[in-house]
Amino acid sequence: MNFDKLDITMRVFETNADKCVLPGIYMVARIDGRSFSRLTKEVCRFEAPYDERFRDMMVETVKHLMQCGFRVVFAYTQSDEISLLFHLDENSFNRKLRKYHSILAGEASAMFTHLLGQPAAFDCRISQLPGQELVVDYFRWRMEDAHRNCLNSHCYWMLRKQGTESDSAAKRLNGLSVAAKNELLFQNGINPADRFCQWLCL
Ligand SMILES: Nc1nc2c(ncn2[C@@H]2O[C@H](COP(=O)(O)OP(=O)(O)OP(=O)(O)O)[C@@H](O)[C@H]2O)c(=O)[nH]1
Ligand SMILES: [Mg+2]
Repeated sequence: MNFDKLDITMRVFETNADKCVLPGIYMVARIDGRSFSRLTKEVCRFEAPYDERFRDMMVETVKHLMQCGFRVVFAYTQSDEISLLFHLDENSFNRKLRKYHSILAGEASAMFTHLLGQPAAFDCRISQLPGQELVVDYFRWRMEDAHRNCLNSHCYWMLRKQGTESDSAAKRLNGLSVAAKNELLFQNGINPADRFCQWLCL
């Protein structure tokens, strides 16, 4: 078989499962650190619950993703995840999903590894959202997730730093309302509004 024939024959196996996002559908990518629980706690021993150096590296990674060749119009990062909203007319690679998944995970992994000085990897998934309301709901969902996690982990680590054992700290927070957790932080001199969320817009 000559090369041209071999090329045509083999490409079918590579591209058979290719899917493209339909025109008129909003794409939002979520890029998430792989096994960052281990990376943040065991490998790098970052400050808990939130580490400024880690936050700054995530923000630099977001900036890189916003400038790596796609039409990103909005980005949001919390914890080890980054969400990117693409322009409705984004059309790179004919909107082929595997290209977005692989390139965004690769670009994030490369940038974060470069900043950290040791290997770190990200995965990537794309939500396909058929309307602006769902785009708003997507970001409300991630922000609410961030808010709940922040509140809980600030309370947990505040108790731990005051000498409470891990089991007792978890038990004390179990079943506490959001208002009660906020009050617990306020009583200990922490204003949750000062601590939460990173935003970047273009
Ligand atoms: N110490 C510390 N940990 C952080 C910080 N930001 C995020 N993390 C941790 O990063 C982890 C992110 O959670 P997940 O994405 O659910 O867990 P994961 O281990 O990355 O698992 P996979 O995403 O499924 O691979 C949690 O354990 C967080 O506590 C930080 O600023 N400091
Ligand atoms: Mg993760």
